[in-house]
Parts: sequence; structure tokens; C-alpha cells
Amino acid sequence: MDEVTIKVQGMTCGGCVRSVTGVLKGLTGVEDAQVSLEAAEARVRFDPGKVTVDSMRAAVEGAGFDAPA
Ligand code: 9UX
Repeated sequence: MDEVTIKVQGMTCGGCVRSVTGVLKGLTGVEDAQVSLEAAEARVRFDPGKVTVDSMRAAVEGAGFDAPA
């Protein structure tokens, strides 16, 4: 299992945090996601054989937030 921290910009309340958490945890291969509003980032534990960091960023962006590299 790998771990990565990705930037997540545009979250403004706890609902946003729940949305981003759900989107990340909904990806096959994502084991856990801890999203911080204050830090504007998500720490994700994942199986690199099943999911890529790029696909995590794409999923976050698809939910309406920014996930810069
Ligand atoms: Mo809060 Mo975020 O009312 O998508 S849920 S701003």
C-alpha cells in the first residue's frame, strides 16, 4: 500500500470535505482518505496496482474542486 498527499483547493466547509472524502474512497484501490479543509489537502492510502494519483486528481476535479499537481 502506498500513501500520497494531494492538494485539494476550493473546499470551503465540512460538506466539501465529506464530498472529496467520498469521491476518493469511491475509487477502486483507495483504502483510506483523510481530507483536511485547513491544510487544503488529502492524504490517501492506496494500492498503486489499482489506482493512479492522476485518476484521484481527476475524480476530485470532477467533483468540482481543484487538484493541482
Ligand atoms: Mo459547503 Mo462545499 O455548504 O461543496 S458543501 S461549500
